[in-house]
Order: sequence, then C-alpha cells, then structure tokens
Amino acid sequence: MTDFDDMGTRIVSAEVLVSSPGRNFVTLRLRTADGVTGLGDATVNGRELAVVSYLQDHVTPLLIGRDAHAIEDTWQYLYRGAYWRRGPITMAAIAAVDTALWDIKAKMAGMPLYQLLGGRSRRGCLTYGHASGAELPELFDSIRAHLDQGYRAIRIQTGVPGLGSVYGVASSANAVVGGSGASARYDHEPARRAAVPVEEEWDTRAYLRHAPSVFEAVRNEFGPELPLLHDAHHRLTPIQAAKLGKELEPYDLFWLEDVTPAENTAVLRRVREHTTTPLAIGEVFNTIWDYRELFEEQLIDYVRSPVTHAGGITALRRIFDYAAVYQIKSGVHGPTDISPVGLAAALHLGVAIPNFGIQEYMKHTEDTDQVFRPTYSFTDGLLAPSDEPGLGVDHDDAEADRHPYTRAYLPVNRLKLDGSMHDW
Ligand code: EZ4
Ligand code: CO
Repeated sequence: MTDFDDMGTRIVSAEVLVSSPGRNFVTLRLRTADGVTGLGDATVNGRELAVVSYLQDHVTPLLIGRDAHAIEDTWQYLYRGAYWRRGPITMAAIAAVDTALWDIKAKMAGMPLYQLLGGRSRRGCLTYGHASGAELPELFDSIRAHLDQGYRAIRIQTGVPGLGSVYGVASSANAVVGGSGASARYDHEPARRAAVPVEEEWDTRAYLRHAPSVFEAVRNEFGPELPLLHDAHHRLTPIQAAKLGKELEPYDLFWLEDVTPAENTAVLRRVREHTTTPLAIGEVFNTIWDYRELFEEQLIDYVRSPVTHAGGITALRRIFDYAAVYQIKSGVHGPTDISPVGLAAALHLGVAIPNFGIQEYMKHTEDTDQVFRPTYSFTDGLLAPSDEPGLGVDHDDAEADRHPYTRAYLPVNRLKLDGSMHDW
C-alpha cells in the first residue's frame, strides 16, 4: 500500500529466528518503527528450513514499510498475491506474519489479544493430555498421572501386540526426556533425533483387533465419565475406519481423530454412514477450503487446524465461524511442535470463540519455555492466556542461541508384512 514513512506503525524489521530448545522451532519477529514487536510461529515439523526460506527469501522483504495495523490486507496480499496458494509451507509463513501482526496490534491496544477477538467467553480452554503405554498397566499409570495433574480429558494410545514401537506411545527411549508416567513424551525429539527418519512397522489388522479391547479396559477401570480421545493417524481405509468407529461406540469416545488420509475427504461420507463416534480431522489441512464439504455435509465434529498451519488467527477464526454454522467445534492441534507462540495464539482464540471444543496440550520442555517465556497458565485442566498485552509470549535470543537447529524428522511408517510404506 502507500506511504507510511511518517507512521510509527510501519514495519521496520522482520527476523526469522530458528532454534532447537528440545526440538526445532521457526519464529518470525516483526518490529514497528515505534519499537513494538510481535511474534508468529512458522514451525513445520521436519521441514522447518523450507519455511525459513519462504519467509526470508520471499516474504520478509515485502513486509518492510507496510502498516502493521493492516492485518487483513497483508493476509490477502500474501495469499492472493502469491499466485501459488495454499500448501503447508505457504500457509505456515502467512500464519507467522498474521500472528505477529495480531500480537503487535494487541500490544498497541494495551490488551491481551483475546480482547480484540471479542473478549472472554470462558475461564480457560479445556485441554486433553496424552496418556500412553505399551501395555495396559503402563497406560493406566499414565492416565492416573494425568488425572493427578488436573487433566479432565485424555487421549489414549497404546502398543499393538506383535508390533515394535508405535507412534503416539511414549517409549523407554523417550523416558530420558521426561521420565515415565504423565511427563513421558511420545514425540520423537530429541530422544530419537536422527539424521534420517526412524522407521516404524505397522499392521492395521492387528491394530483393529486390539484397539477396542484397550478402550473396554480403560472404561472398566476409570468409569464412564472421563472424556477419552484417540488418534488413528490417517492409517485406515474408509471401511476400516467405519469398522473402528462402530466398534468403539460402546466406549463413548469424545472423538476419533484422523481416521483416513487427508487428501480425499469425501471418503468420510462412508465412515459417517456407519458410526456415531464423533470425528476430528484437519491437523494437516491448511485452508478453509479443505473443510468445505466436511462442514456442509456435517461429516466431522471437530476442527483440528492450529493457528500455525492454517494461515494464522485471521484464517482460523474464519474457519471456526464457518464451522459454527454446522455446530462443529474447535479441537486445535497442540503437540510440542506447535511453539508456545502458536499455542498462545490458539488460547486467545479459544477463550473468545463461541464454538470452542477442546485444546490438545502436551507440555513443552523447560528449555523451550526458557526461550519463549509463555505466560499462559494451566489450572484444573484448563489452559488460559494471561492478561499481558498481546500474545503474552516473548523470545529470548540469548537462550535460543544456546540451542542451534538440528535436522530432525517425524518417523516413517512401513507395513510389517512386506516393508512397504504406509500412510500415517
Ligand atoms: O503427528 O505433531 O494429534 N497429534 C498428532 C501429532 C502429529 C505431529 C506432527 O508434527 O497427530 O503427534
Ligand atoms: Co493427530
């Protein structure tokens, strides 16, 4: 747009910060002429430097001199203006710019961001934690430890008889990160950090035979009330997904997540025909268009997109408003690869929107929190943003410099039967 030379709100610097305090993060920091800074999360797990290049080589030069207040226009400029729309790298880059601009605007207003999004609708965001175990006794211990920490909803993942390590289950290799029980993390950094992805093995029939028995055991042990969630990590065919949803119905899941791969959402019609188990999807979606037929045909119940991967606060707010028309709720992705900046953004949106559902929460490492200094708080299972102006997150450059980027990947998934690559 035009001449902002005498405006203190024009953007004068745009820095892309890369660090690895426990895992890799990409953060954008914008600064205005008046010295107000804003942060945005641009972390795409396992493909981090692609977003760094996208931002540094193609986006940050366009931001210098723009009015930081023009959030919508900047979003449209980067989305429509790119010609190459959508995709995880593009949308993470746009998300980072958008989030940083909202942070700046809220700081200028002297308000926590949620005030600019309509104000507080609830005390905090109901979270779910991650209980897992190779076998039932470990799983039960993990559930108990989460309940002791205050969690009121819990995701359950377990090992499968005959298979080695299964994604989503905290393994002994990860115990070095946080010990066993509630603090064990299943994600693959840094304990299983390697120059090439870890390879895991998979057998869908073995999984389908086992999973219902796990939920039956958990219901018998913990009773009917505790909200339980489960993630199938895109691994099933439509008919397998339908079968799993049906067989889990007696255990009254809060949701069943990512039953089929993301590319062909129309297959969820088939799943939906067969089961009343609520469905969540979308952690790898990146625009509102990905949800269109799912919303309009009422094929899902929860939206998994995070601020970080769906084009920022501006875009995710629009997705949630569209979802609300169909009584579909938020269920924002919150693994540790969403930085505290991305999580804080989700919490400001989460306390403001009318159709909040649940927020995924896995604690970041101490090292991560020392870099980002988040001010949100976790009480009685609710995560709430603080009342600091903006997002309530900072970036300590000196701390970040102590943790240089290290190439790292998510694992890959191969069939046990013959070693062929499988969805996950
Ligand atoms: O695989 O965060 O629901 N959570 C998940 C995560 C994702 C990773 C991807 O980076 O599915 O474990
Ligand atoms: Co998931």
